[in-house]
Amino acid sequence: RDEPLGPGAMILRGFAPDPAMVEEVAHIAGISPFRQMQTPGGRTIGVEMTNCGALGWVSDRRGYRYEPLDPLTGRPWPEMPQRFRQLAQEAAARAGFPDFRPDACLVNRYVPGVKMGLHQDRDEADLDAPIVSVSLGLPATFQFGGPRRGDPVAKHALTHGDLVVWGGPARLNWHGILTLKPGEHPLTGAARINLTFRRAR
Ligand code: MD3
Ligand code: FE
Repeated sequence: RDEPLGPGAMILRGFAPDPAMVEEVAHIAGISPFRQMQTPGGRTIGVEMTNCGALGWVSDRRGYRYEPLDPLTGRPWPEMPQRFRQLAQEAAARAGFPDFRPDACLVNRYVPGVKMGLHQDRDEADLDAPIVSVSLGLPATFQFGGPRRGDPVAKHALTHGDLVVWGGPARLNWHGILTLKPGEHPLTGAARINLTFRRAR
C-alpha cells in the first residue's frame, strides 16, 4: 500500500477510509461553513474551503496567510478532531517524519468542474515540517511536479481514503488537482473533500 512518489513524498493508499472522517468534516462545516475565498488579485477561488485547528489558511484581497479566527464567523476555527491529529501524526511517522505536530488543517471541497491549478505551498513558517493530505469522496487526478515551475509533472489518481505525505526535498514541489469529473460517492455525494494538515508556525 505504501507507494513512494519520489524523494520525500509517499502515497498511503486506503489509509483513512473511515466514514467518521466525513462525519467530522460535516461537523466542522456546521461551525465554520465552506466558502469561496478571493485571491489577492480579486478572482474567486473555485474550491470551497474551511479549516479546523488553531490556525486556518485564508485568502483575500490582502493576501494569503494563516489566521486564528474565521473571518466569516469572527470566532476561532473549530478544534482539530483528535482522530484527525492522530491520523496525520501516524502517517507522517510512517513516512519518516516522527515529530509532526500539525496546527492547521485546511479542508478543501471540490465539486465537478472545479480544479486547483499548479502552485507551491509556501505560506508556512516551518518548511522542515511535512504536509499530510487525505482524500475523501470522489476520485481526482493529482499533478506532481518538481521544485521549479517548468519541471515536468506526473499524474496520480487519488481515491477515497488515500493519504499522501510530502516533506523534505518534496516540500516545495509544484502540484495541483485536475478538473473534477462528474460522479457520486456514497459518503460525500457529488464532491471530493481534501484535508491538508500543516505546521503553519
Ligand atoms: C505536494 N490541495 O490545499 S493535497 C492545497 O487535493 C492543495 O486539495 C490539493 O494542494 C488537494 O494546497 C492537493 C496534496 C498536497 C499538498 C501539499 C503539497 C501536495 C503537495 C506540498 C508540496 C508538495
Ligand atoms: Fe497545495
